[in-house]
Amino acid sequence: MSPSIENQLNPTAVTSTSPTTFGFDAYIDSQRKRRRTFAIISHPDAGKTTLTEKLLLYGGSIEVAGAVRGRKTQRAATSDWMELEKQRGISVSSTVLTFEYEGCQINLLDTPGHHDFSEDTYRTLMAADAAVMVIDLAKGIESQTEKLFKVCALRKIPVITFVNKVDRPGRSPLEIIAEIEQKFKIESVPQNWPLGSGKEFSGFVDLIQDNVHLFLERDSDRKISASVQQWSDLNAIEEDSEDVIPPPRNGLPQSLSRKLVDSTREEVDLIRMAGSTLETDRFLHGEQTPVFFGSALTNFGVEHFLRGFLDLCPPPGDRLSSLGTIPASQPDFSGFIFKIQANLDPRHRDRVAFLRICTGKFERDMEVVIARSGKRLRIPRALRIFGQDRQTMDEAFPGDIIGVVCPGEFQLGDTLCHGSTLHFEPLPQFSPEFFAVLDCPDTSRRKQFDRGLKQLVEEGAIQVFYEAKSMRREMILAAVGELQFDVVRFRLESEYNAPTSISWRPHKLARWFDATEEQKKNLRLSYAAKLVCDHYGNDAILLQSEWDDKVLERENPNIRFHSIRVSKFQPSAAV
Ligand SMILES: Nc1nc2c(ncn2[C@@H]2O[C@H](COP(=O)(O)OP(=O)(O)OP(=O)(O)O)[C@@H](O)[C@H]2O)c(=O)[nH]1
Ligand SMILES: [Mg+2]
Repeated sequence: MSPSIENQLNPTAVTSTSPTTFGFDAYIDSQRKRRRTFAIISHPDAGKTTLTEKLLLYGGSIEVAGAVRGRKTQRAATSDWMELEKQRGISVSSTVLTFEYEGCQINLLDTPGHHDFSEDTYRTLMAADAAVMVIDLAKGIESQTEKLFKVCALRKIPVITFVNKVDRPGRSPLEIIAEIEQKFKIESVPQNWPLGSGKEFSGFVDLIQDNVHLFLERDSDRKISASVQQWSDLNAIEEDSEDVIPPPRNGLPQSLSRKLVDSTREEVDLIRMAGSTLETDRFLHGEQTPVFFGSALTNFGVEHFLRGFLDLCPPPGDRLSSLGTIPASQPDFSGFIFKIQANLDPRHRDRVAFLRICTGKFERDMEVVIARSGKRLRIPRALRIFGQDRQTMDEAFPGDIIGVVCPGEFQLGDTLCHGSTLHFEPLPQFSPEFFAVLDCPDTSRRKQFDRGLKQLVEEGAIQVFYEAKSMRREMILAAVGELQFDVVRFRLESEYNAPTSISWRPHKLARWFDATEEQKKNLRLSYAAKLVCDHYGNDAILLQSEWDDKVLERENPNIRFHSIRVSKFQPSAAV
């Protein structure tokens, strides 16, 4: 680990708390420093899952990476475990994968790129200390990447960029660098530079060491080796000639041409003239992004990226809580739930809450408090989740993501802690864009349908609203994207054996608000608006268009309406 990083605060931290408030545990601290917890984000299809798999390959966790869109006979990607993901070849849910590399424990969160599952991705980002943003060289920055980058910027988490698919013809790397700067208002600092792209892609220049890595083979499934050369070694390459038999050149690939070497050199000189160097502090505060080029599919540049990434990615740091900024290496355990998933493994019909440990040490059989309800609970075992697989773990440290078999007590965003009760920042809720009511036409499956739907709502797979003024508490389901409904219906049918019918509602957005009973009584609503409350009992209004939203604000000037619901810290029960 680079010593400069070791001394940096995590960017999610605000200011450090006086050392008298919290204790310090040297063992926990040494474990914390070994951890790197990050999420991979991008527009669909940029190659997140492929990159994830290749990182695992280098970490020694899997032998052969399975092609994501491979033929039926090939293994599906380790991280795309859900049946629907396998069928469609897309990720619909984020996945945790943990591996060791050069003394570090890496906790990697592979996220779905599809807009329809962005809620899951936003929540997953809350659990990450850094993000890897994957950009397709041919497509540049796409809309979903832009939205996700904004969430990272809001949280001020550091972003490392991986420009992928350099093995395919694409845009010029200089153009990509300029686009990142212009769209994200962030300084991009290339760490390597590709030697050609498409069929010509034959290596990269390490801009830090100022040497050239040439790929020796093009085997895509396994780790590939590269020979490291100095610039002067490339002088052996003669001017491109029409000679049928090229002259021998000291172990350099025959495909490498003088023209390519010269044009790359020119680009590298241009980059150096621009003169941007990475400053740890600016990177950690989201003002600079280091940029790596490579190809996840062919493994080119993946290991170099992994090493560079480990040097840059900060270990878990201090976190903001209702008790102020809390140091990760204090002895008392605390963490929060950012995801709940039922039937993670069809063999174990249970629910698993994914908990990000923020401070202290988790031990098997530990008694914790659910900060929201004040309820005490013994956790007999925690699971180390690896895609679909699970293993029991005896202890876990800051930065780790553990699976806790969920006895039905947990809600998304819950803080669990040992010692002083505290709350971490609540998870935000995003305005849905699709609303519908699901029904189970087969009355004999009604019980399974109700149970399945309840679990899926608690997992956060879908939002739910109840009509406020009606006696019949109709459950209006709501999602950011239509595909979320497909997933819920698919899972109700495959996991609960409860086929459903769907009837769409005309609403297109939700607005949350805080108001007194008096204000609520006097709300002026248009015919199309519907007063509801959400799963947590928060008041909201469903609307059919942006126009309705404008009318709502105009008619109720004393109330503030929100498209993202971010709850305030609740006062801590005990200090
Ligand atoms: N040529 C080439 N293809 C790649 C590369 N990386 C990924 N792909 C292909 O791009 C497609 C999408 O890759 P995924 O890894 O599933 O993309 P993703 O970002 O995880 O997609 P979502 O999870 O659906 O958001 C697959 O067909 C991959 O084989 C690369 O470096 N080069
Ligand atoms: Mg994926």
